[in-house]
Amino acid sequence: MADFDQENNKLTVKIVYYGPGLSGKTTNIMSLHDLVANGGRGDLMKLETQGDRTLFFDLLPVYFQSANGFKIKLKLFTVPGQVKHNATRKAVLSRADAVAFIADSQNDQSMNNAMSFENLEENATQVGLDFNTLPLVVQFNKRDLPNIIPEESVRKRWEPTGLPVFFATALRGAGVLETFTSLVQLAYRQLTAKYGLAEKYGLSEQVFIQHLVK
Ligand SMILES: Nc1nc2c(ncn2[C@@H]2O[C@H](COP(=O)(O)OP(=O)(O)OP(=O)(O)O)[C@@H](O)[C@H]2O)c(=O)[nH]1
Ligand SMILES: [Mg+2]
Repeated sequence: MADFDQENNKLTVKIVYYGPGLSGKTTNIMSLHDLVANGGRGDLMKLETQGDRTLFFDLLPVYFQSANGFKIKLKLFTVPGQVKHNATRKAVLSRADAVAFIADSQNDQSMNNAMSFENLEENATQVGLDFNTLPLVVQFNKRDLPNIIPEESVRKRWEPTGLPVFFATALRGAGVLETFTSLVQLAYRQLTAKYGLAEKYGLSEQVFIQHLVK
């Protein structure tokens, strides 16, 4: 749940990058580190890694201030995708305002993607998030590789969920900002319905998004 400090006009939003091991969650926020800004961003914190693998989580803070002094901080987390780190995954997911599900496009990863998505639903429910209203977008990463699921098949498979689907090559920063922007947009809509960001604070969706992109 977003932390809204009304006295100081400060809103903190938690965004979580979820998905199977090696799908590119850490790579997504590494790319975002270079792509977002204007208002500012902090350093990318990688907590405990072993080679490539996230053992605990990564955190990238992104913040901006609107013209009328309203402060927004987005905390971007990645979970460790490896199956064995489920307890940590659940802890990181807790109180999330929005989730980007990063899938690996390679054909042989379909099962891992499906299992991880089920795991997301299960953990979300366990930490008290409403999976049906949770702002959620899906990204199929690693489009640069051979032996990937065709876009058409991905779209057909995900269409019934109604979730926005993006295709990315996070290693080169492609599709990363689109995924993030769409997620922030969904998060904004839910938060403004709850807190009246637009009416009470003059913080429109356009301003919110615009501050994030270079
Ligand atoms: N070819 C290719 N490789 C990628 C892409 N994105 C990430 N990778 C590579 O995939 C590997 C895993 O990426 P990470 O971002 O560490 O994956 P992760 O999802 O954070 O993995 P865990 O921390 O174990 O959950 C790294 O070697 C990345 O360089 C991509 O778009 N294309
Ligand atoms: Mg990682």
